[in-house]
Amino acid sequence: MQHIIEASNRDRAAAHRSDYERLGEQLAQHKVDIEEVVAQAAAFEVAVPSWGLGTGGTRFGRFPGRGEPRDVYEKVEDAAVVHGLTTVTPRLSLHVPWDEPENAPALRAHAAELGLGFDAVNSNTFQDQANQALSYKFGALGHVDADVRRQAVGHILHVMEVGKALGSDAITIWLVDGGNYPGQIHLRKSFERVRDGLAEAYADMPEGWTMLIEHKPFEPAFYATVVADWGSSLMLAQALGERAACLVDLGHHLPKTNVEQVVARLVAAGKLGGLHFNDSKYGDDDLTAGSIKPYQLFLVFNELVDAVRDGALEQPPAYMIDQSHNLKDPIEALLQTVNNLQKAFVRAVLVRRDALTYYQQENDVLMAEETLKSAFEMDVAALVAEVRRRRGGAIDPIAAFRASGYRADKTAERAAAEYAPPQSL
Ligand code: AFD
Ligand code: MN
Ligand code: MN
Repeated sequence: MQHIIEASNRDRAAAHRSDYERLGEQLAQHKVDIEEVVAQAAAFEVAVPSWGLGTGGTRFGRFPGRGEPRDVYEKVEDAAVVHGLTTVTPRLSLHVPWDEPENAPALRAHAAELGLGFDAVNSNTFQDQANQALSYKFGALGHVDADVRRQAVGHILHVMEVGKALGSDAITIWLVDGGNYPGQIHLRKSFERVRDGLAEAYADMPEGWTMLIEHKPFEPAFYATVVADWGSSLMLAQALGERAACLVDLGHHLPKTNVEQVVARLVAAGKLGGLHFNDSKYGDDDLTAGSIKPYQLFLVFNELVDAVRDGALEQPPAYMIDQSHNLKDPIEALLQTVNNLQKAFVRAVLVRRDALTYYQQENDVLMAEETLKSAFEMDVAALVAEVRRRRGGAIDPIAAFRASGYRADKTAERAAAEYAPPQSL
């Protein structure tokens, strides 16, 4: 892939240089040094989910793409391509059991050879697995039966073991406990059971780990979900202790929720631990981040950049993409997503914070709004391309990927009837 990137960059070098210089001049007029912005932008990294590398689907069907990865080793291979082109996705977030490796240390070594590490691991108590003793049909950590709860805690501990062997240092827990009809679950007691179950798992969490709690208002529970909102998530994180925090998935909110304000609240509570990026129009649509509501994405980054500047956030939260690529080529969708995220981040970096503070102080509503809006409207494409180029990535990752013929090669290779993971694994 490296020589393809170089060739692709060579073709674009002159046009890119002039775009970058023009942007540099434009920023200089506002007394902003483009080099400083490039340095800050280079700090932005985001994890890729193991389930985002294959074609996703809806409950009505799935239309598999060509040359999809057949197992977690091939997912690692594809993730390395995304990282090679973008240079900012060095970690994979693994789902257990969907992508559980038979030999975690071997997978870790394989990934390391390709320059990848592992981000937060994800547990799954929302489906029954083959050979599972008890069903999660009526809940897991919040189930009325203590044996089911014990089994769910056991699963979470197992996921942590897998994560430890992979070199992860966090677990993300999304629970579907809830009910479809009034009366089905005891609203208060089911919450207490979930809290107590999480506390058991938390007590055995490996040293230096963080437990990230992900809320979602509905689906699959359609009447009441136990961990439905940021308030419930925060109560849990606070009850568990220092090493527990909340994770905000951009798609897990009721329509019209002010998501950037949710982010700001959790920062204020000292409990914002992570973000899942995606976009949505109606529900938890898992579309490409920045495709539907780019201004919201920018406003979320604006809160994050502001909080890091202020020291309200000691370090940026764990950033991860959580999307379902049903129609696009998953690698291309990820390349597009990373670019959208970087652009939103850079625009947030460009917000003139002193001016914003001044206008807020003066109650100059219009100019405060314009201060944000003008940063959002900046064309920063050349700047993020320059960040990639300097790190050895592609000026135009999607063009380079298409030129590489990677998908066609893999389509042939992965269609081979016989497949066995490499012997060394
Ligand atoms: C589902 C959920 C959630 C979670 C993911 C992995 O909607 O976003 O992060 O599963 O468990 O997609
Ligand atoms: Mn998510
Ligand atoms: Mn989701």
